Amino acid sequence: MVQCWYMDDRKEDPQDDHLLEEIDTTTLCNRTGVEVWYFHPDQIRPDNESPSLIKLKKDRGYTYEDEIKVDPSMENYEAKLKTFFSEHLHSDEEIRLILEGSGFFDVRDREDKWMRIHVFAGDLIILPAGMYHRFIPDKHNFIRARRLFVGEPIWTPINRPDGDAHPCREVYVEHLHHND
Ligand code: KMT
Ligand code: NI
Repeated sequence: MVQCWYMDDRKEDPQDDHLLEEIDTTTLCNRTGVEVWYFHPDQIRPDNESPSLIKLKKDRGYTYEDEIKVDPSMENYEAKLKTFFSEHLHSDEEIRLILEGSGFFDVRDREDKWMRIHVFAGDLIILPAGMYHRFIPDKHNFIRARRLFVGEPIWTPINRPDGDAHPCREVYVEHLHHND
């Protein structure tokens, strides 16, 4: 199950927790639009998916899936980490179902403060299109996740501040303020 908190401002060792203040997932969703689900790890295997996961994929049109593993054996590991940890957004949702291991997704709240989401096996996280975020492994340096997408995937990260000018950014900001 995910754990979330506001991060402290320390610049050293980004793989530390950087825990400032814990928050619940309802607050996380209200302040960022991030949605999270939890499935028992036995119920995410392709041959034994829970009916609620199958329904979620159907309802949201997630027709594409593949797998990503992030650990030091990855080709160009350091360069990949740098890309993952550069603040960016995407034109589409970023959907990850964690299969094994753990890691941190950091997301900007509506006041531009960093919230850290610690994900573990069984967690499914949906980052909205147009929201600035970044990813970093935790101290265990290992995570394996299923990536889902609506149709043909586009993984392109658009770094800050270039993302400010992307149409998805305006849609996202507008949508967040609708929840006020
Ligand atoms: C991404 O796009 O940031 C990733 O896929 C990170 C690894 S998935 C847990
Ligand atoms: Ni991303």
